[in-house]
Amino acid sequence: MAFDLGEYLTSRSLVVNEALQRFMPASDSFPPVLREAMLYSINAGGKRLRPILTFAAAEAVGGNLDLVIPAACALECIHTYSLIHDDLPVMDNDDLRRGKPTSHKVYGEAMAMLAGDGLLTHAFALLAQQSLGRVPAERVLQAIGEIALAAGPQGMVAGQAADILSERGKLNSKPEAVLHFIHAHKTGALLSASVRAGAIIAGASIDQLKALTKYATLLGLAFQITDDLLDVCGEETKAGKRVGKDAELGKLTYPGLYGIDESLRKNQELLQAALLQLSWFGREADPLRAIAEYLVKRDH
Ligand code: GRG
Repeated sequence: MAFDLGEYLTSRSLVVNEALQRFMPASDSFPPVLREAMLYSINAGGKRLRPILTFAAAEAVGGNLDLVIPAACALECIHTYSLIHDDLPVMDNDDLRRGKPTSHKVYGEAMAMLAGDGLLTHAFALLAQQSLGRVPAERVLQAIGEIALAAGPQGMVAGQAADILSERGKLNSKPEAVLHFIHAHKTGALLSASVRAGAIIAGASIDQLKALTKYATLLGLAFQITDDLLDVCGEETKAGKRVGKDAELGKLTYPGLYGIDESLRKNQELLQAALLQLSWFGREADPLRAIAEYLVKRDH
C-alpha cells in the first residue's frame, strides 16, 4: 500500500501537540502570563517539521516512538523560541507569524523575550527529565549535547548572527560563502539535530546514523532554498507571514544570488541526493522519503 504522508503528518502532530501541553510546567509554578506567552507561540500552528523528522528518523531505524517524544518536544520548543526572538523589532521586526500576531505584538517585547528564553531552557529540562530512566543515559546525554551544539553559538545562533551582520553590510566574505554559512547554521543545524536525535535515542548503528546525517544535511539546504523561493513567489495567506521581506531587508538568498531556475534545479538535485542516502533502508524509511518530497514541493 502507498504511504499516506497526510495521515502520517496528522497523527505525529497530534502526538507532539499533546505531549507539548503535558510537559509544560504547572500553571502555579511561575507567572501565568509567561506560561501563557510560551503556550501562545507553541499553539499558534506550525508544521511541526522538526519533531516529525525526529519521529521519522527513529522509525527508520526500528525505534520505539514513545521514547523519542521528549526529544521531539524539545526541538519544537527550541524552534519556537528562535521564531519568537527572530520576530522581535531588534531582529526581523515581524508582525505576523504562523498566521497570528507575533509574540511581542501580543505580550510586549520583554515578555516575548522571556517566553523565548523560557522555551529554550524548558526544552533541555524536559528532555532530561522525561528521558532519563527510560532511555540509556549515554544516548540521552549525546542527544542533549548535539541539540545544544546545533542550537547554540556554533549552530543556529551563529547563523542568525551572520544573517544580521550580512544584512547590515558587516561581513566581508564572498556572498556565496556567507549564504552557505547562514543556511547551514541558521536552519540546517537544527534540522540535522532533529534527525540525529531521533536516530541516536532509538539506537541507530554508526552506518545508519551516517546515512541519516547526510540525508538531513541535504534536506536542510533544500528546505532553505524552498523557503527563499517562497519569499519570492509564495502567497502571504498560505505562508502565514509577510512575503517579499528578504529582498526588502537586503538578505542574501539562493534565488537572489543564483536566480529562480537555478534554485529550482538545485532543489531537485538535493532531493535526489537525499533520497539516495535512504536507499540503504526499507519501507520503514518511507516517512523520511515522503517528507523530503513534500518539503521541496510545498507551497507554504
Ligand atoms: C533568534 C537565535 C535565533 C535564531 C533564529 C530559525 C531562525 C533563527 C529564524 C527564522 C527565520 C526564518 C524565516 C528562517 C527561514 C527558514 C525557517 C526556519 C522557517 C521557519 O520554519 P518552519 O517553516 O516554521 O518549519 P513553522 O512555523 O512551520 O514551524
